[in-house]
Amino acid sequence: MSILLTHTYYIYEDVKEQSIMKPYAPLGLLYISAYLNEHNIENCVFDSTFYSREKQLNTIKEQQPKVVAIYANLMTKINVITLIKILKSDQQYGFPKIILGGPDITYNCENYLKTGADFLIIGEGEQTALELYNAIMNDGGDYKDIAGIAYLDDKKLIKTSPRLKMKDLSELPLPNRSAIPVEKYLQTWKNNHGMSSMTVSTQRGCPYTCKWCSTAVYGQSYRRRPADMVANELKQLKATYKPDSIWFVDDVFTVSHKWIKQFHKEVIEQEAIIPFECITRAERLNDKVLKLLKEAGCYRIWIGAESGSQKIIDAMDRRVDVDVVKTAIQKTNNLGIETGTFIMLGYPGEDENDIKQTITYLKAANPTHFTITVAYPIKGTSLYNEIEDKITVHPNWETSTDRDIDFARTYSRKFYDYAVRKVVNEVNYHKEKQEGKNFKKIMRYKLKSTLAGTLMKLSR
Ligand code: B12
Ligand code: SF4
Repeated sequence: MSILLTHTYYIYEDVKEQSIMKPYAPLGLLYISAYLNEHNIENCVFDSTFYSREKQLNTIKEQQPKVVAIYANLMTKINVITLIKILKSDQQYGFPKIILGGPDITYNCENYLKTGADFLIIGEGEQTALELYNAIMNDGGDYKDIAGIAYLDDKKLIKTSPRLKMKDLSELPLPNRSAIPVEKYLQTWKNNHGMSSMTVSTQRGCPYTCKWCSTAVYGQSYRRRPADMVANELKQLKATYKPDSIWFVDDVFTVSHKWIKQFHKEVIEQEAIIPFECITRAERLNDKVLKLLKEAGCYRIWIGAESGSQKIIDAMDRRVDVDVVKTAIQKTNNLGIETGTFIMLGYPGEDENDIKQTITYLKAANPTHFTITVAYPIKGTSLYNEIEDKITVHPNWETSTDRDIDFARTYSRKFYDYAVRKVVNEVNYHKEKQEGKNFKKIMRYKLKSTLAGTLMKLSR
């Protein structure tokens, strides 16, 4: 074997995910694998999700690949570093060349290279991986002519010119799902939720500029696969894996209404409808689009607002009106499509009044689901640049993630943990009260909400 593609997410060590159990396949690696296959480069994917590092290392030991290419994101980074160090120090693995790719690479080049990686692929990986692999196998070549990579030359960081973004996504082969145990994903879903789900990507890039969002891979762009090809992929998934649901991992699914219209037509004509969920922006939804989505199989739409306070939404450069988000969620609910929204607390400048507005917004919008995170700065984002000089906790890069970075906020870090509890319990209290069925539950939520409010005051 010449190249082994892998990642370092091991579900068995993710305690949080073990209570959620909604794993998805590593789509980026499968795209790279398919592209290499198309160019007759023999490759294998070691999908670590259901396995251990030991099994991964044993596979590398047995196969002795010349190149090991690893996906790195913000959370898997620490495991990536561990794997690199083992491969670089133990001769039984044959000292393969190590290539890294994925979203965490772009703004951490020097750090990753200093841990022992030989090459980094910055941004979209398909064409760069092919060129770099060929150069390595031809023993050197001139790496500086390969766009989109970084490496060290005599300890000096070399970054080649940026790789031009692939314009025509119809050139991409379908992700090589046959390289991984898809049935393990489907079975895990079925065992835990009675239904299965898979991911599909139709879009690369996002034209918006929300300050906390990482655009490290696809940049501020918008490219789309032709709708007929997407429908055809759904048809193939239906025939091969029979998933009960699809999650479109696109940033703003309804950004182009023209594309949605074509997609609607194609899935109906090709009999390719699979119930799906997607993420979008409120102002890219209207009655007509909602109707098309519903007819095409959409059962859940995630509509981001991030805050119920217009002041904070504007500070995030989210470019949306909170009332437009509220109305979009309500309209979607009324159509019988589930809704979800994301909330971020602890954004710079947010005060208690803004958190109150978020609770009021959530109660009024009444999304079926909502998730809350305490804002953290991802390297390379405008948010990171803005708070860089206010960083209070700057942990060791190798043993921490960007989630561990903290900065001076309006209140203490503890305050926001209580604020998350306050929002969740207060909104659930409101929901339960509306239904008026379970008095015990109503009281429990109210009690928890009051307690969280008291703790917020104490920790302010
Ligand atoms: C789906 C998804 C998830 C799923 C992941 C499921 C799965 N197994 O894939 C779930 C919900 C679990 C998830 C969780 C998280 N996610 Co997420 N997620 C996404 C999302 C929406 C799509 C990813 C995707 O499939 N894209 C399509 C594929 C084809 O693109 P790709 O993976 O980037 O691959 C390309 C390149 O990166 C490169 N490449 C990829 N792998 C490799 C490997 C090699 C060897 C090479 C050379 C190249 C290469 O080539 C590929 C093709 O061009 C992205 C946003 C986005 N639009 O990409 C965020 C994103 C990746 N997630 C992000 C974050 C922050 C998280 C969390 C940390 C959130 C949290 N607070 O917990 C967690 C981390 C979970 C974990 N344990 O790793 C950030 C990453 C930022 C960073 N610097 O790492 C992103 C970019 C969102 C954002 N805009 O901020 N996520
Ligand atoms: S949050 Fe969504 S809309 Fe905003 S930049 Fe990121 S992907 Fe685009």
